[in-house]
Amino acid sequence: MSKSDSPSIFSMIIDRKIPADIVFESDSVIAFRDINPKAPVHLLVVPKNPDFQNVSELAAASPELLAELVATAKKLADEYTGGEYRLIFNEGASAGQTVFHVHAHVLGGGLTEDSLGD
Ligand code: DGP
Repeated sequence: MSKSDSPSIFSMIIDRKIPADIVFESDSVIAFRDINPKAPVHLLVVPKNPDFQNVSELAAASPELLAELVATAKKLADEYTGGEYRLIFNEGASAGQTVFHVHAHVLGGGLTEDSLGD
């Protein structure tokens, strides 16, 4: 169970309670297309464990799982964006975080030099 009272939207995707365009899944990580893409390729890479709200918590508690997240992002970027991509973790509402279940945004496929995700 996550730290909040109800499961995150991403836990509902992991549990197949709501649909998503899933592009990768392992025992510990899932990746799917962002519902509101900010680039031609916009994937979210999410640990299935809902205990970590943001990347700092994940890094402190489980650096191995963070490394797996980054490796998954790279693997998917190789597959979907030719291997060049932007990796973003938003941390905190004022930084644009809306889902408090840690996730990496993988953006690619036609980014402009000065676009930073939004
Ligand atoms: P952030 O703002 O960093 O917390 O990113 C949350 C992202 O999650 C945002 O880009 C939109 C995406 N998102 C929110 N709800 C859903 C959903 O139900 N399905 C999918 N595929 N993406 C979602």
